[in-house]
Amino acid sequence: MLEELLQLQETAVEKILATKQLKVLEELRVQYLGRKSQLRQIMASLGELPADQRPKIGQAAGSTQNAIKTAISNQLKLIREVEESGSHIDVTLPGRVPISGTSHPLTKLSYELTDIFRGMGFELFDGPETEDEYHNFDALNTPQDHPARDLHDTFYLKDGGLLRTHTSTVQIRLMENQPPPIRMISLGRCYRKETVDATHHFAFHQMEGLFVDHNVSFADLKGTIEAMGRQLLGPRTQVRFRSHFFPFTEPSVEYDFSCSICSGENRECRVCKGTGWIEIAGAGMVDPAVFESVGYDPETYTGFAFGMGLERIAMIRYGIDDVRLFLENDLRFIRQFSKIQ
Ligand code: 2U9
Repeated sequence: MLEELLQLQETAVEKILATKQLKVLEELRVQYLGRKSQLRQIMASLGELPADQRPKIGQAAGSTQNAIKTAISNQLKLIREVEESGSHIDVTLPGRVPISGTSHPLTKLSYELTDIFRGMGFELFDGPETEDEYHNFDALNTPQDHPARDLHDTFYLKDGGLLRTHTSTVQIRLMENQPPPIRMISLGRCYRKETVDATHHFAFHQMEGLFVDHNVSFADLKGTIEAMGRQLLGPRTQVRFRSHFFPFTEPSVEYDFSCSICSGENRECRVCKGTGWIEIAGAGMVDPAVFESVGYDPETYTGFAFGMGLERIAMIRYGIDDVRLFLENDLRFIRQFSKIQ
């Protein structure tokens, strides 16, 4: 019986000191001191014990009862103090830094590029990622036998549609519904059948632009690309045009920006490999055949167009060497950009 009383006292006090809520404390008081409690039954059964054991068990039952009562009143005082002090948090403890989200680096870059072109009066337009062959190829002077059209380059859908391979489709849809002047940019995800590796992915992001009006010249194109380069990579950024070919522009160029990392002074430059130039993408004067496909008179209107891959620019800017990082949602990668405006 003494052992039982000691065990009872130990368990009761332990539970009482562990509780932080008044309600639970009251439940424990009833459980251990209440009429139906084990202790009360022992006390009630004292009369049945042999006379020589009664004083000792009686005295032990009394001190168990006091120990439990004392523990309850101490815990009551403590819980009240904590409640009155309103916060049982140690206010000297450093606060938990709320985990704030951040924009994906490609989103940050697309916001920045959009602001740059809005600053030059370009308006952002969107369009569907699933397209048809006409808007993705035919209207862009890309003939049936053009390699870009064949199966291993383009994701064709069962309904005969396809996943757009560039955002040029948005420009075509706009020109079908709006006469010149046109000053627009489009940006978004595009798809090409690429073997995924550190520099290629089947899903990638582009920004393209189109400017159509009377007497739009190649100089307007160069001026626009230069203005973008300076705002994107710094005021001393130079632009270099190299002749190229696209089915939807004539003449066509690829354009490079002067290396913002080494300004051509570092032979081992990780970005320009010491050439001093960073290849960005392409541009050109809109091919008259494209205007014909949307009903614009190529004798009245001229225009320039340009494109750029967002992953490429982000990799140059943030020193990222693997394009797969952009789409793998690894928070360790993404969180690095929380501090970047
Ligand atoms: C219309 C007329 C012309 C859009 C253009 C490029 C050059 C270009 C690249 C961006 C990244 C391809 O994936 S990429 O490497 N694009 O270099 N895009 S001219 O020309 C157009 C578009 C629409 C109606």
